[in-house]
Amino acid sequence: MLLSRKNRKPIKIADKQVKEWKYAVCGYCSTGCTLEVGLNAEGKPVASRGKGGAHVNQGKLCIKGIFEHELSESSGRGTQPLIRDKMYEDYQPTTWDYAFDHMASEFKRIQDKYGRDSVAVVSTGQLLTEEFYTLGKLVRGAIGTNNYDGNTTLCMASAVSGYKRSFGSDGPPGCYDDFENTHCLMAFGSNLPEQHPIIYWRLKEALEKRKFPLIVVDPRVTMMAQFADIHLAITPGTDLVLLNALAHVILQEGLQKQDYIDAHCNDFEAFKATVEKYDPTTASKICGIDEDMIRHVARIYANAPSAMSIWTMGINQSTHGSDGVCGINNLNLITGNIGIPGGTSLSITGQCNAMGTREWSSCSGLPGYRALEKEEHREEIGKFWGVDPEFFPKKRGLQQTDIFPAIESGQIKALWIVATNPLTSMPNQPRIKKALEKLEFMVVQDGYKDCETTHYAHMYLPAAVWGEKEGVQTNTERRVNIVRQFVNPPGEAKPDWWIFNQLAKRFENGQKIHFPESTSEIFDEMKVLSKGEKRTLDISGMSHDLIEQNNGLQWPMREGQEVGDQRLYADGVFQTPSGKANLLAMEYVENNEVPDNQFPFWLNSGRVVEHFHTRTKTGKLGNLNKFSPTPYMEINPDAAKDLGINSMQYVRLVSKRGDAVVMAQLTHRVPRDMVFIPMHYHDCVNRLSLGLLDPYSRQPAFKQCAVRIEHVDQAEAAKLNVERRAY
Ligand SMILES: Nc1nc2c(c(=O)[nH]1)N[C@H]1C(S)=C(S)[C@@H](COP(=O)(O)OP(=O)(O)OC[C@H]3O[C@@H](n4cnc5c(=O)[nH]c(N)nc54)[C@H](O)[C@@H]3O)O[C@H]1N2
Ligand SMILES: Nc1nc2c(c(=O)[nH]1)N[C@H]1C(S)=C(S)[C@@H](COP(=O)(O)OP(=O)(O)OC[C@H]3O[C@@H](n4cnc5c(=O)[nH]c(N)nc54)[C@H](O)[C@@H]3O)O[C@H]1N2
Ligand code: SF4
Ligand SMILES: [Mo]
Repeated sequence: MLLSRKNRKPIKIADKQVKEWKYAVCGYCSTGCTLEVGLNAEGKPVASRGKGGAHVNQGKLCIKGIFEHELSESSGRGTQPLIRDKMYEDYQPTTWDYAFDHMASEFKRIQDKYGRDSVAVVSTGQLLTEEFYTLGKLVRGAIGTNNYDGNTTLCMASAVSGYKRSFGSDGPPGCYDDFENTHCLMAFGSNLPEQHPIIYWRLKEALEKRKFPLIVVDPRVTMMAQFADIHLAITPGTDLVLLNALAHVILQEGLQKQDYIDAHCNDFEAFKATVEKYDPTTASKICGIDEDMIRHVARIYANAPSAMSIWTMGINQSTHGSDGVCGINNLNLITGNIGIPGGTSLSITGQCNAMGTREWSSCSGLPGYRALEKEEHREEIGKFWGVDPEFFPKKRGLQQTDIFPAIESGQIKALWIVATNPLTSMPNQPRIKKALEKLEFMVVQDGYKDCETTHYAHMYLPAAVWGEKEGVQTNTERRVNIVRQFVNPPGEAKPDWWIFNQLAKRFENGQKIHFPESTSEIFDEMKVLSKGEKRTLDISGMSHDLIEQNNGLQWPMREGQEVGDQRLYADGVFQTPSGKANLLAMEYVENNEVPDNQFPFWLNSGRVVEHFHTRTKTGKLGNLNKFSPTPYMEINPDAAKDLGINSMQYVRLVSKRGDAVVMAQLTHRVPRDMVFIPMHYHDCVNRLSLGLLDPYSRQPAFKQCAVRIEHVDQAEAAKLNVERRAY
C-alpha cells in the first residue's frame, strides 16, 4: 500500500550526541584522508566524518573511514603483556617490567651465543613515524642487529628499489593535483576504486572537469578497468615487456623528448639498443596485448602534452617488480614527464604509513633516507645519537623475505614482530609455520592479541593503536598528517614508542642515547636530522600543530616555507652522482610458475574495499565484515561450467605448496584461466602462494602462481569455515 505524502515518515538519522570532534588522519590506506572522530559526553567515540576543506579528501571518506571510530570497541585487544615458556602452552599474564627484563635478557643471551645478527626484527607500515624513528634508533643504535626489516618488503620494496635505480633516491615525485593537469593517465596493476577510493574520487573529479584518456593495465576487469577508456588485460607478470615495447614504438616513431633526455638522462644509447629488440609484434606474443594496441597506446601517451603513470601491487609484487618500476620511470623520462604538473611516475603506496617507515625507520639504512653503505652517514648519525659509528653495520642486512629462510637455516634464533601478521600475509604459509617453530624466542607486539602470529610467540606485548596515541603519518603524495589521541588504550596496552623507550633502557647503548618522552619531542629531533640543502626529505618547516592547522603538509618543507613542495625533480636535477636520471636497459626473463596441465589456473590475489589486510581490524566490524565474511575466489563462469562448479559452492584449490577451501563466485572479472582470491583470510591464499622474489627488491611475486581446482564435500567445507577463525 502506498503511503500518502502526508503520512510519509522522513528518514531520521539517529543523533549520535557528539560533544567534541577530534582531528585524525585515517589509519587504513595510504590515501591519507583527514577525518574527525566524534566523542559523546562520556568521551566515547561514536562517529567519524571526513574533514571539510582537507586537501586530500575534502570531506569525503570511504566505507572503512566512515566506521573507523567503531574500532575503539572491537574485540580481541590485548590488555596486558603475556608470556609462556613454550609455543602452544597457555599464555600467562605478566608485568611490563618483567616482560622488558626477560625480552632484553633473552635477546642478549642469544646474541652472546650466536652473534649479534641472530636476533631479527620485523616491523610494519602502520606505526606512527615518530615510532618508526624510535624503533630504528633502538635496533640500529642499541640492540645492534642488522637483520631488521618491515612488511613493506611485501608491499613497497619494488617501488623503493626502482626509484633509487632511476632517480638515485626513494620518494614519489608527484601528487594528487597532477590529475587536474594531466592529459593521459596510465594505471598499472592498481585498483583505485576499491583500494584507494578517495584517490579514485579525486581522479574522477578531474575527469569530470576535463576528459583525458584513462588506460588500465590489469589481467582482471577490475572496477578501475571498467571505468577505463582502454583496458589492457596483460598476461600476468609481463608488464616489463609491454613497457619496453611502448618505449620501442616511441623511439622508432621519434616521439620522444630528445632535449629532456640529452639534458637530464644517463645511458640513453644502451637503453635504446635494448628496447629495439621489443618490437610490438614480438612483445604482443609474450604480454598478450594486440600489437596495434601497443602502438596506439604509445602514441597517445607520447603525444599528450603531459602524461602520468600510477601503479600499485600489480607491478611491485612480481619477479620483475623493480624492473617494472624502472620501466615506468623510463617511459616518463623519455617523454619528459617527470616533475611537471600532470607528468609523473607516482607509486600509489599501501598502508597508512608505508611512507613513514621508508623515510625514518632505518630498516633499509639510517634515518632520513641515509645509507649504511655511506661512511659520512654512519658518522653523522653516530655523532647525533652518541654511539660509536663502528657499531653500525656497513651494509644493509636481510630483508623480511630472507629473514624467514634464515630462521629455517638456523642463522636467526630470535624474532621480534611489531605490527604485522606474517602467518597470514607471507607467501607459502606452510613453510613460514615450520620456520617459526624453530625459534628459541619470539615476541609479538600487536594491538590485537588474537592476530594469528601470536600463536607462535613466547611473549605478547599489547600495543595502543590508532587514536590511542599521537603522531604523524606520510601518505602517497608525501603529505605528513597527524593523528591526535582521542581515547585511552585498553587495560595496560601502551603506545609502541613507549615500549621501545622502555626496552632501550635495558641495553648498554640504550642508556647512553637520548629517547624523548613524547612524540612531539621525537618529531623535533627528526626535524633537525632532516635539514639539509640537498635533502629532498626535509621536514624542518613543520610542527605537529602546523600540520593540523594545514590538514597535512607535503615534504620537502624547509624552515621558513609556508607549505611544502608539490613535486620533486621539477628542476630536472636528480639524486644521482651526475644529477641525471638513469635510463635502464632491462631484458625480460621468464621465471614465473605458470599454469600447466596439472595446475591449469593462474592464482591472482589482492584486496576488496571493505576489508583491510589480515582482518585483525575489519573482520571485527559488522558493518564491514558482513560484505564478505567467507573466503572466496572469483572464477570465470565458463571455466566453472567446464568443471561443474556452481555459484556459492565450496571448492578446494591445490598448489605445489598446499591447499585451501574457498567459495566460488562466478564473475567475468577474471579470464577463463585465472582465479582471484582476496588476501584477507587466514589459512587461505597464502597456503597456496609461492612468492618468488624480485632480485633487486626481494619483494614476493604474490600475484603469480599456478593452482588446480577440486570438488569438496560441501557440509565438511562449511564446517571448516566456521572453525577456521577459531584455531
Ligand atoms: N580496501 C583495502 N584497501 C587497501 C588495502 C586493503 O587491504 N584493503 N591495503 C593497502 C595496501 S597495503 C596496498 S599495498 C594497496 C594495494 O592496492 P592495489 O595494488 O590496487 O590492490 P591489489 O588488489 O593487491 O592489486 C591490484 C591489481 O593488481 C593486478 N595484477 C595482478 N597481476 C598483475 C600483473 O602481472 N600486471 C598488472 N599490471 N597487474 C596485475 C590484480 O589483478 C589486481 O587487480 O591497497 C591499500 N589499500
Ligand atoms: N597473497 C597475498 N598476500 C599478501 C598481499 C597480496 O596482495 N596477496 N599483499 C601484501 C601486502 S602489500 C601487505 S602490506 C601485507 C600486509 O600484511 P600484514 O602487515 O601482516 O597485515 P596487517 O593485517 O595489516 O597486520 C598488521 C598488524 O598490526 C597490528 N596493528 C595495527 N596497528 C598497530 C599499532 O599501532 N601498533 C601495533 N603494535 N600493532 C598494530 C594489527 O592488529 C595487525 O595484526 O600483506 C602482504 N600479503
Ligand atoms: S580512502 Fe583510505 S585513507 Fe581514505 S577513508 Fe578510505 S581507507 Fe581511509
Ligand atoms: Mo601493502
